Amino acid sequence: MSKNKHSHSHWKIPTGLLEGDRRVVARTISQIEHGEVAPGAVAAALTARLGRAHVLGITGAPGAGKSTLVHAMLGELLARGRRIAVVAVDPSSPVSGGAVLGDRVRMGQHGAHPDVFIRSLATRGHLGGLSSSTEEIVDVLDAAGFDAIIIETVGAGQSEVEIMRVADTRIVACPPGLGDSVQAIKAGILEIADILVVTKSDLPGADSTVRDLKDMLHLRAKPLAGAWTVPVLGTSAERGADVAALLDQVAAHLAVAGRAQRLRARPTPKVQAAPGDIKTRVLALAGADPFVRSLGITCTDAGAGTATVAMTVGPQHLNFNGTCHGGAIFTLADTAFGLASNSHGKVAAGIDAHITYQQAARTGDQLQAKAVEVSRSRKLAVYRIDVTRGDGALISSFTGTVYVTGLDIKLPVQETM
Ligand SMILES: Nc1nc2c(ncn2[C@@H]2O[C@H](COP(=O)(O)OP(=O)(O)OP(=O)(O)O)[C@@H](O)[C@H]2O)c(=O)[nH]1
Ligand SMILES: [Mg+2]
Repeated sequence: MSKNKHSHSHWKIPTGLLEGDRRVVARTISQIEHGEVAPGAVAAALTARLGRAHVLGITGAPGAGKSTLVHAMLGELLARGRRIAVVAVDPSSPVSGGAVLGDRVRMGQHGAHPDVFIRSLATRGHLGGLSSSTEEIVDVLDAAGFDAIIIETVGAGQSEVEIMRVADTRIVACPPGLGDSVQAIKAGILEIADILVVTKSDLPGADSTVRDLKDMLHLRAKPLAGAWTVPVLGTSAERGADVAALLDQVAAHLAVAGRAQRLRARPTPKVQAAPGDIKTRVLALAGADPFVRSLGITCTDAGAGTATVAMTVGPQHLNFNGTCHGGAIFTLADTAFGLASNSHGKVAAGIDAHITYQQAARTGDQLQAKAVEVSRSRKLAVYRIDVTRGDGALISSFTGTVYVTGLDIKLPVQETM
């Protein structure tokens, strides 16, 4: 499977990673970077923990002003209370060279902040594997609880386009003077842009570059492009208002496109009987449920008779009134119910469920459903589930009853183990 015979195909989530311990995060990324873990093993182990981060990609020609922009975004995101990870990838450089050093210098001010994690990736000539290892590193950062993960990648070529596929929102940076941007446009980078930014807009020619890019987008506009129109924004490192406007567009794009796009096409792990402690087992069950995964529901905690799951309300969860669909809230509660009632190792089949809705949930709300066991006999068990919002407000209450069968649960096992 792996070219590296020293790589570990069995990988266990290291202690501290899910809590965001920076040293553990850094060590895990190094293992991936150095090929010490078989491809897929990290993603497989983390399956049930993924999908909470918003992944941003920033690309553009060398010197376009990407790192300066990322630095400015970091300041604004920190002010909004976010935890952010930055991954700088330079596919054109075989070793971490000047660009990466420049990134460190330019982002250094925020790099020391406890809520910021910055990492540069050297490519070591493995161009083909770069996007897949970047993707695994993004998984690690997602599981480690970063709210936003920014991937900065330089140059103009197929490798950037590949790397940018990992992102939910893709920003293409073009400095003033369309001549500089032609290379990027040729390489197809413009086509992947969700947001176009004309950097260094304090320099002459910025306004005409904005106009040229708008014209170009207009010419390329697909009639059925969907709900999102690619905006063209000017930003200057000196003007904070530009960065706030950019982040507003980023949030607007997230509301249309949703997060965790990289996970949508991933296959569901195979299922077979396996041992393990309760929490590991329940997490594996959550990760092996295609319906739950498709809604971006993650399991955050579990024990005997209890399970907690989380979901951030996104565009795929809305009803025609623009609030979170009752069915999505039911599913969130039902997921906690299903996991808690199956946590003892015997298959539990739902026979009754009842839900009440206290108040509406909206895009961006971070919902949590926690199931607790109210009673359990040899044949029947009853669970109560509260669905709450990030600020503690009660959204919904759910009660459910299961029939406990005598069958042992088949547990998901990752193919790579
Ligand atoms: N005038 C002006 N200069 C800027 C602005 N933003 C960046 N620069 C300058 O442009 C140069 C390149 O900026 P970087 O942010 O390193 O660009 P980059 O795209 O990250 O570069 P690489 O990672 O090397 O590809 C630096 O000298 C910056 O000082 C801006 O808003 N206005
Ligand atoms: Mg840079």
